[in-house]
Amino acid sequence: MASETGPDELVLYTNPMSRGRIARWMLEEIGQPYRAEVMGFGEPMKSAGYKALNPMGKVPTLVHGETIVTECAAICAYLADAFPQAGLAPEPGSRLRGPYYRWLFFGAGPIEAAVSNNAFGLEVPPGRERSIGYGSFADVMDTLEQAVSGDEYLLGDRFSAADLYVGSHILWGLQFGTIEKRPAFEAYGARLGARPAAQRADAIDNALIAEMQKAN
Ligand SMILES: N[C@@H](CCC(=O)N[C@@H](CS)C(=O)NCC(=O)O)C(=O)O
Repeated sequence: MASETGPDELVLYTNPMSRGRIARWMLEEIGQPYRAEVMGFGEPMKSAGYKALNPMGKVPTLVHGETIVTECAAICAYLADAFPQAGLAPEPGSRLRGPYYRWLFFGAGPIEAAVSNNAFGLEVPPGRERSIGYGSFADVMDTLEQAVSGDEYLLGDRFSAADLYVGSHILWGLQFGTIEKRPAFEAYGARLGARPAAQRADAIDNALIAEMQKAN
C-alpha cells in the first residue's frame, strides 16, 4: 500500500495504538509538515505493498522522499539529524554524542527487551543473566532510574531525541503497568509529557482512536 511520496515529503505509516505514537511525537517536535497513513493491524500491515517498505509488517515506518526508516529509535535519531534546526541531537562529533547514543541504544536494546519479556512472563533462566544483554529486569530498572534521577534530562539540561525515545518507554510503561511506579520515573515522565509536542501528538492519536471506535 506504499503511496506516492514527494522528494522531500515526510510520510509516517502508523497506528494510533502502537509505537507509532513515538514517531508522531518526534515529528511534532521537529515541526515539519508530514502526512500520516494509518495502517490497520493484520492484513494491511502484512500486505506485499506495505512489506516492500517494512518487511517486518509492523509500524511505524517513516518515508522521507526515497529514504525509508523503520525502528522507532532509528526514526527518532534520523529525524533529529535530518532537521538539526530542531536541536534534538548533539552536534555530530561532539562528546555529548556519547551519552546520546548510549541512552538511545539502551532504550532500543535492554529496556525494550527487558520490559517486553517481563510483561509476558518470559524469565531469564537462572544463572544465565550474564549471557543475556539486559542482565535482569531489576538491573535495567535500577540503571534507568539512575539515568533519569540526576539532571533534568539524559544529557543534562538539554532535551534530546534520546529523552523522547527513552521517555516514551517510561510513559508507556507507567500507563500500562509494565514499569514500576518509581518517583524518579514519574517525575521524568511528567516533565516530558508536559511538552507541547507530546501533547499535540497525543491529541492527534487519541482522536484517531476515538474515530476508529466510533466506526466499529
Ligand atoms: N522494533 C519495532 C517494533 C515495532 C512493533 O512491534 N510494532 C507493533 C505495534 S507497537 C506492530 O506493528 N505490530 C503489528 C504486527 O506485528 O502485526 C520498533 O521499535 O519500531
